[in-house]
Amino acid sequence: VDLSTTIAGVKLPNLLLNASGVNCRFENELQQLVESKSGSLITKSATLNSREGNPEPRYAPLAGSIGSINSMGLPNQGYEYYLNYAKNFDYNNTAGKPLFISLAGLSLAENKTMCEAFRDANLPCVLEVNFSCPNVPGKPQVGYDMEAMEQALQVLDPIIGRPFGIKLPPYFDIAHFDQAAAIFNKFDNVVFVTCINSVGNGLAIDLDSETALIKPKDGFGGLGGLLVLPTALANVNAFYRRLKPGKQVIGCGGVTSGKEVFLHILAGASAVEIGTQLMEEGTGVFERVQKELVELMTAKGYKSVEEFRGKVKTL
Ligand code: RRO
Repeated sequence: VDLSTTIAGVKLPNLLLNASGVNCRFENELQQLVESKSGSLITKSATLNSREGNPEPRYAPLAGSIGSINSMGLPNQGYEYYLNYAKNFDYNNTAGKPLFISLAGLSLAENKTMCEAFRDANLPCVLEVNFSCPNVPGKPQVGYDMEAMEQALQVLDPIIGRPFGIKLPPYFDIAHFDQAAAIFNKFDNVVFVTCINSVGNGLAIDLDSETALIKPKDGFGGLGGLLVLPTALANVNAFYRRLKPGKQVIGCGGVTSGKEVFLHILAGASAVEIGTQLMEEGTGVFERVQKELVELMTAKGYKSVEEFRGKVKTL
């Protein structure tokens, strides 16, 4: 069974990787991903300057293993740390894993500076520009402002000057799928979108203590895990149906086992990121999920993901 895939012209030995934000802020965490059975790895979204992020507790799993809530607030080491990591990365590593770099500037000017620095370094890593952080007070998500998103791409696309991707928030209206896809279809270098970032600004409350689970923003935070799976699948499929040929979708959201990876591929995903489950289980998740996916494909008689990618049936 072949689980390999190609994203932005770069080959991944298997289609699984971490969701940006999980286990990827520090070099030792990134090294764990290198040593895991993931097919690739992506760094924590970077800003121009390093950030401590919001006060703790800022991540909590939800009761019943239905998902998680977070308001991390973009804790990261600053883009130069990840640029340096990318410069020293062994692109010929034995596992053949490519490196993705996530950028989440707090302004267009920040994104511009970071993209210029990565362009000048001319490295074989792939950029995923995050337009969907829900957790920085006073900074609305660019992905929910269609005009701002198009303006940002008009500036960043020519700077990056080669294939890259965008991390999107979940959309909940067909008109928004149409508008967002029409924008991405104008930019030839935008070759993938990653759907979805966390479902922004949920509120999880503990019944016994009658208290919010996380401290920042009066307990409001982004939701991930199994409870967002149908929203993630809808966004993957909506963009799979709308994007021009040559553009791909990376699925993210609700993956706990090989079963949900299979569903993401059926919806149209070319690669699949794991967030909450990686946070809860650690990097062993990649070996387990891969094994489950291979077993499921074998039982169904599929030998490669191309045989069923995007082939979800409708009634
Ligand atoms: O750091 C965060 O709070 C965070 C980010 Br940048 C993001 O894109 N998505 C998320 O759920 N949390």
